[in-house]
Amino acid sequence: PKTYTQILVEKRGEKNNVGFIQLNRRKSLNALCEELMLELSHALDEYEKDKNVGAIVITGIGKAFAAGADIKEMEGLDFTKVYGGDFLSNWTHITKITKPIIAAVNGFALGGGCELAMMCDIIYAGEKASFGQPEIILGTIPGAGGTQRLPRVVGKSMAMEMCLTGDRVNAQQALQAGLVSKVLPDEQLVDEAVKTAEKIASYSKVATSMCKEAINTAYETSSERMVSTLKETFTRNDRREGMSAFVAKRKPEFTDS
Ligand code: CO8
Repeated sequence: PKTYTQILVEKRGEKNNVGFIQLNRRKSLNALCEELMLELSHALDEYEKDKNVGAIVITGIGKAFAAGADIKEMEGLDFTKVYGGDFLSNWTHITKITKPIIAAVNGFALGGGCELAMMCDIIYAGEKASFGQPEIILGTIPGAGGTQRLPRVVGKSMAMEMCLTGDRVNAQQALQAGLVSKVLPDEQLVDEAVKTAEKIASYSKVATSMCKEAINTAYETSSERMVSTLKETFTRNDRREGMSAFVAKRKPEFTDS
């Protein structure tokens, strides 16, 4: 078996039929660096192939589910690199997994972290969970579902407000908006997610995959435009300024260019 450095994986549930993945970059609040996304894709593929696994749970270590894409990794990128390279290529892999996936959001789910949760099929929130799309503060825009999946789930006004202000919503607000289906005490979050995953795993895998596909047919639409607009923000000075300011821990000075 492959050894991972950015995630922890183990099978859970009485019948060992739940694939469990914990994002494990505590110091950077589980920022989704390239390597983490590669490992996540790999682990998901392994669970997809594993005949005993019927559902998957993803959670984060520490106080974050994931605080977004890794800003330190993106800071130096320019348009040529994000357009020509394989930037974002791992990001939608999770949507190709046919087994049901539950996100157990234990803390910050921001930017790409919120989008990762939304790529899962069910979201449970711990009481300390918060959700946000703060890309605008960095001079860029959500590029992995924040402008597509979020409005479809929470409605246009709330999605616009979250994406245009960068403000976070808490677990209760997320529940009210339909972004999550349950809010649980923090210490019960993962166990409850695993229990639900066990229940799903007890059914026919053919039926659960078809059910997931049927619901997603209504929910997923083409995301090509969204990704290319995100990439376009990398042609602008303000995107570089926003990310440099975050890394230098200072306020950004945008020049609207
Ligand atoms: N990337 C890299 N490092 C991060 C990130 C991140 N997204 N978030 C936090 N960190 C690091 C901090 O730099 C800090 O590192 P260090 O200890 O070396 O200074 C450490 O994690 C702890 O963070 P803080 O000290 O800031 O912790 P606080 O509790 O004070 O604040 C916050 C927590 C509010 C979550 C704060 O860290 C924050 O605002 N983080 C940034 C959130 C953000 O802007 N996320 C969006 C990123 S952009 C994005 O996701 C675009 C997705 C596009 C699709 C995918 C493209 C690849």
